[in-house]
Amino acid sequence: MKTIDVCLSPELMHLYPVQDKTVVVVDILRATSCMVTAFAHGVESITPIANLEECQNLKLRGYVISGERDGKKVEGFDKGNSPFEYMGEQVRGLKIAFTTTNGTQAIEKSKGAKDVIIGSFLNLNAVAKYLLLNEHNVLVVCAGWKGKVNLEDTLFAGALVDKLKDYLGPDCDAPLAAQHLYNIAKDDMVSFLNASSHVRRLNKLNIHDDLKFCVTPDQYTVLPRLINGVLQLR
Ligand code: 3SL
Repeated sequence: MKTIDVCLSPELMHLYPVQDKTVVVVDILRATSCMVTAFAHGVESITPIANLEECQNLKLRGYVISGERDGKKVEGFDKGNSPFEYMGEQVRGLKIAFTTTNGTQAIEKSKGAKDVIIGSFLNLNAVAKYLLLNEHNVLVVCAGWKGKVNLEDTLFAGALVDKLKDYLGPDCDAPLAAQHLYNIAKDDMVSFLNASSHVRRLNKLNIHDDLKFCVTPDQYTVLPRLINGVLQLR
């Protein structure tokens, strides 16, 4: 039986060899939810970048530059980090360079993996289907917040473990813990997450609609994959 493991923070990545694994990077609030939304609305590619200046420089090469620091759109950037900014005809065909506080850092740290895909509740089924058909063991990398564990990414990991429980066995206790948490929260994830650190952070920034959208399963069927450092649909 193939295995599934969960790395609850990118700071723990040194404990998880990834070279023979499919890594699912998740940052529910909000980086990977934005990426999935953007692809569902027709963007051509997203280049995830850990460093802010490096992302800024890509503007000169024709990229739309997007992202946030501490939840706020970066000054001078074209777009911030709300999924609602990545909808509609105006995003079709764009090449986006994207940098965020945690999500793009987690992608950077996953680059040695056999395969890297982008997960969110919005494309949960597409992720699960891909993992079933793929021959590699799986590691879910939760982006967390500045090295600390967060609830929303853990819930996504739990949802995936739960969905795949008949086909992929847990590799340690983190997948089991995530699955238990998801089963407690699944009927009302919005309320469950209300007290969470990042929801409180977003509330201070007056960002309320994003949470509800980002925990809605299966809005899209797209599956972004990292190919030569660039996220694409292939
Ligand atoms: O850290 C990240 O990658 C972001 O998704 C954080 S925020 O939701 O924009 O604050």
